Amino acid sequence: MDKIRLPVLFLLVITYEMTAYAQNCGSSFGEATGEVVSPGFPGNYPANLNCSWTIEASQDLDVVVELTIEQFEVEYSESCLNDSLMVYDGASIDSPMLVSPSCGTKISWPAHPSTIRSTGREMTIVFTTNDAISAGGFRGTFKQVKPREDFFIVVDLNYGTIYRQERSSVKAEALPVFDLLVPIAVDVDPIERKVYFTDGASAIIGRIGIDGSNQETLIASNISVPFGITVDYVTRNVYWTDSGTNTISVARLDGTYRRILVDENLDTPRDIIVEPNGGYIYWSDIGSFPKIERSFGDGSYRTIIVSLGLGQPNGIALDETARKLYWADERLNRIERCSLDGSQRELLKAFGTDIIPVDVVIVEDGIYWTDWNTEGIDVADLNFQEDTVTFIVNGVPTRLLDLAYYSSIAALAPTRDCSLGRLNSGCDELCVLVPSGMKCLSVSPVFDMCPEDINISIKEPTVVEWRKPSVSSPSAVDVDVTSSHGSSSSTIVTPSSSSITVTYHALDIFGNSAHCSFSISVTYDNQAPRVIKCPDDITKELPPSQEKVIVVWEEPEVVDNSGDVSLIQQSNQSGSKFGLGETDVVYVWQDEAKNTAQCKFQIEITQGFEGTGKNGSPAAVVILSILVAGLLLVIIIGGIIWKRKREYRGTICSPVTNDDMTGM
Ligand SMILES: [Ca+2]
Ligand SMILES: [Ca+2]
Ligand SMILES: [Ca+2]
Repeated sequence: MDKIRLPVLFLLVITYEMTAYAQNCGSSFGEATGEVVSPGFPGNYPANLNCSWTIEASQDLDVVVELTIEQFEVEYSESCLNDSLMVYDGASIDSPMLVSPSCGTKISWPAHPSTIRSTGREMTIVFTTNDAISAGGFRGTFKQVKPREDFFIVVDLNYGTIYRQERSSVKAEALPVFDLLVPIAVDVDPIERKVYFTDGASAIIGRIGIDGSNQETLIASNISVPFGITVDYVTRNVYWTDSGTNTISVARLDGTYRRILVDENLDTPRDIIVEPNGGYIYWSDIGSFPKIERSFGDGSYRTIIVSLGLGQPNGIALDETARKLYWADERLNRIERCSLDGSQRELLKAFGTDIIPVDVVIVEDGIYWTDWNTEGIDVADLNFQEDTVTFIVNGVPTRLLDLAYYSSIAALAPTRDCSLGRLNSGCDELCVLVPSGMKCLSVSPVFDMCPEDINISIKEPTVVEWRKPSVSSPSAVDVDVTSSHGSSSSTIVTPSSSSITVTYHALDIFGNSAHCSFSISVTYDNQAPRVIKCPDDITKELPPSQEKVIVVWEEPEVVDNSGDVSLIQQSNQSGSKFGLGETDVVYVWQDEAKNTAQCKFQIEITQGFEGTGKNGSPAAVVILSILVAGLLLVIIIGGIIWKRKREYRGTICSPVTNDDMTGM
């Protein structure tokens, strides 16, 4: 080689390398889809790179850029200071970062799948390398997609904050929840886009829009430690566990129609999830005998599905597509899964002390959990074939507790039993799902009897009474009954009273209520009933040898202005027997106002004397015989007296002799 040719070759090499870098190291893309790779890919990337690619989505469509990192291998260094991939949410590096600077074998966030989405039309990717140590680089694909919301709701126990953590970027925002003390459990309703949360210190359940609007308190009484919560977005119900009262409850999403579903054999019920398409709810219990249970959506057919080899199953999650239940065991540092009936149990990962899994959710083919060792959110693929990646929310390690996920893609209101589209399937109160379909669930107290309206006619102040209504509770909780008339079940009305409404109000300890009301209408009536037909007096002879005779009369008739009159007294019945003499027959009627009317007539029974001869009655013959005998007796006695008087006079006229005296 001569002295001239050497520099030429050197220049050629330099030129070739510069051309290669110019082709691969940075550019602008306007295409709908494409690929971004590190220079030299799949070979090692060169030293001292500072490449920048800007991807711009179509201006005419409402689309954003979605980048998926398919392969990634970049020299690892602390804080990725040596070699690094950075993704920005805009056309330059002045825009906010979508992921933290990444190196090693995983980009910082998200890890599974490694999809990064811009919020606007543009995304900028920057790849820098230092002067030593190279690696295989990266390959990413991009496409234009409809913008979508895709985030986690995560509880920060240390700082009493609920974060909205984007899944496809590092963006995190604290939800502006007012008066939040100790947030514990969270879930999201994708239909109305609201976050449901519990506060362990103030013992309440509340909700707030995912945009931070319209905070409401839903449940604030008779609740102790609301440890877990889940929204059934189909039925529009919310379920929660209470590890203070050891109960599982349900209510409509606005907190109404609340009732307890399970209140036996619970120690420390913690996480709860609902499987709308199966009609089941699942919950974990982290008490002395840890277990995972399930029941129908109405709390019936409760079964323990996992109970052996559990430490503290703090979080449970459902993969509805694969029909698997996952749980995070905080004490045994494990993540396990099984079929929905508890069979086919698999230990997916035993972490040792590196990771303390707390709550868990499944998103597509990724499993995400909060970790009390790394104090971030960890992610892995569902089979734990790749390394776990940890992401620190908001850049500050902290104790993250409950974790929930929301995607606008899944936020389509379903049309099925109990759904909004089916108008609660005709249920008045709760509509819940069970494996066979839907079921209406009664909650509010029920008045077993409510008095009918009372219409009363009076002419003076009058006491009106009614039967006190009785009440029962379908969920067997205490019910307090109050009335517009206190404890009294009567009232005084006057002729000038207007209509009175009597109301009873039943309220159970959960605020479920029922009403019973009836009216008392008063009519003034001082018009007495009018007798329009009253029988004339009746005279009748007593037939010979009888002591009584049957007397029949036509029933009297009466009318009243009220149209309603009742017979309150009747001395005798037509068709009954009467003896010799006079009897007054009296009828008395009364209208509702107690005005009265009377009908009175006389019945006279006389003795009959007809026929003393052959046809005469035996009594007449006897009487006649007695009279004749009496007359004869008078004549005889009279004769005797006359004869005696004559004999007496003769005796007085004859003188008395001595013989007569001596003989004495
Ligand atoms: Ca390097
Ligand atoms: Ca949970
Ligand atoms: Ca009247």
